[in-house]
Amino acid sequence: MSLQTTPERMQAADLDGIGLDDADKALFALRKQIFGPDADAALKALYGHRADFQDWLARFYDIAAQGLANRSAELRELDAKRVYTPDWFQKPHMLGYSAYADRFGGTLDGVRQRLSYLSDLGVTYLHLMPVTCPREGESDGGYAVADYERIDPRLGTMQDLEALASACRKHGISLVSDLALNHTADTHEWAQAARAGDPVYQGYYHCFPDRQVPDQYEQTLEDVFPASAPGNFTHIAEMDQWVWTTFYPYQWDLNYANPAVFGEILRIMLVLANRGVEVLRLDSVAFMWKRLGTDCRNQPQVHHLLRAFRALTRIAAPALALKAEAIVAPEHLTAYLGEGKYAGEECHLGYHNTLMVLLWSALAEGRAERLTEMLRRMPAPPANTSWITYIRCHDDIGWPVLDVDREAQGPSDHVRFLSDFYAGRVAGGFARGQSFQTGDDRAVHGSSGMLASLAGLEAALQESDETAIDLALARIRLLYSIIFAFGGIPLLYMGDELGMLNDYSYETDPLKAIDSRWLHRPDMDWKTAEMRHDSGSIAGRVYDMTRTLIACRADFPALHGDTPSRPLSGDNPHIFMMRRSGARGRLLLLANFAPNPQSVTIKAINAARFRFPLQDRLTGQTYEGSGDLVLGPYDTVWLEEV
Ligand code: OTU
Repeated sequence: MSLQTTPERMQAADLDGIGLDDADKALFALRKQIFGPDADAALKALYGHRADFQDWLARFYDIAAQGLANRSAELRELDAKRVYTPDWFQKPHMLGYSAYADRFGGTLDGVRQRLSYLSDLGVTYLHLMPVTCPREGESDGGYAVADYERIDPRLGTMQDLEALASACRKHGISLVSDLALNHTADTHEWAQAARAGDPVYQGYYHCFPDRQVPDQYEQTLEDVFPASAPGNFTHIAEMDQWVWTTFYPYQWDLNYANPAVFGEILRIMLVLANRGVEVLRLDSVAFMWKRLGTDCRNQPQVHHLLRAFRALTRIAAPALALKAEAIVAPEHLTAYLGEGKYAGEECHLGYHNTLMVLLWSALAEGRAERLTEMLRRMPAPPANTSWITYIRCHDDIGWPVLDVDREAQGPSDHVRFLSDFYAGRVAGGFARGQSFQTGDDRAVHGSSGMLASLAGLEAALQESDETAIDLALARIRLLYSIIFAFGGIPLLYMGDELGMLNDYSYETDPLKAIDSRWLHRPDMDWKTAEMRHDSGSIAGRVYDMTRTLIACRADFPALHGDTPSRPLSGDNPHIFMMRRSGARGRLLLLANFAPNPQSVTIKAINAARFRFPLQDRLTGQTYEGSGDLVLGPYDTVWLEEV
């Protein structure tokens, strides 16, 4: 067990014991002077009431100092680079790719051998789902971690991770590692010690002797996996206690009210950072603090925790960027990038799940009003932060964030419609997908499926319908054109660049069948990937379209993260209109969500403060302004004044 958990056994903040040389001591002192006040304030808000608070604080600084001491020359150079270019992740050439290491490359070494495929595509940011040691058997795709400091032996070793991170850097790619920090596997050594009755480790989790308190919590909690893992507590026979398990029963929520847990995770963050990981994807952060009478999501303490992690990792490893995976309602989302006094001082990056869900909603409706209106109500991200914009990921598309009436019993008609639409249950619909976690009629959770299948390509190919194929490709391009221009790092999901379709094989795998998200977690199709330059093949057409967008984006200064982006209410409800305008340039994006041609009036373009003639950056086509601007079915343009 790595961390002494009682204050009496803790060492004081004695940097001599840690082995910092004089230069590092000076560096540490300087950074502490700058970022220490942020760390202290956040930690005081969390643990300041404890008599042993000062001891814990000293311990946390020790952990940061140890992290600095362990930082290699290569990574210290990276630290310096990032400090000189703090907008590195906001640049328009940034492009993300996310994959399961095993499904993409077999092993970490296999992933390393595929890096040139990624650089060919233009990838600069590679997110691998958890590669640390998962529990045996079911592991929620690796999100039930048994050991954070060991790599899943099927994937390789810590040395392989280090080699991969370093090779990525040589390819201009930042390696992003997942960190499932809300919970551990039930087989993690802390959980095992807890099971064996050790009260210190029971204190790492939320353990209850009976159902009394859990039942009180349950009154205001929702289920994340209502069908496959109902309820939020699991009875553990060995210790005869109920343990908080928000996700699967084998994922035990960590108790961050215990400072020892904070210290452990801080140390683990720095271990990964010192192996060369450049970004940590902080999984399920919204759930990290519990308070009776609430839904136990987005609590103020979650933000204190994230700010404390940010400040302390900044002292030890300033190159490290933090990404919030907070799949929450729009009114809670921007806060993860820091707000008010702390704007920009929390996570560098955050998933824009609202945008993702709204894009699918607009596509199903053939209308853009909801997309425009909901986005217009959201605050802009702080200047030195960015969204992760994405259209698919390894999870479902979670519809409930669209329901603004949180008191309503059950999902709205619109959300039910979306769930049906993407499961292919609406007549005339184009999508092939499946619903996720819908056993209970009061809960519609989300939809699963690969981008191409949800956008109509699977159905069109089955029917060998050329027109339908064209429309499906146009839908993919439409969705991409928005996530590429919206602001933030666009994140592609493995296989979508080739138009890979749903993988139904999970249905017969007993470890996976209960969870439809496996529908869109296929093995990478390397055979098809080899044909990606064949523009006659479907994969080649999707790849080429994707590459064009990537190249146009990379070369377009107005798409730098510091250029404000603003959705506009135009005069055609089917067309999404968005302006980006700043010192680096301007863009007017138009995107037609309807399956038929739609027009935008000259008046609406002028109201957006754009003057003809205009040129589409994507195709080079110019518009003189002699009449309304007409967009074909699902067509999209990136207009500039010429
Ligand atoms: C995250 O997801 C991961 O991305 C999932 O793959 C894991 O199953 C889960 O955490 C547990 O580790 O709630 O805010 O609706 O969107 O579970 C984080 C499914 C989450 C996911 C949801 C999600």
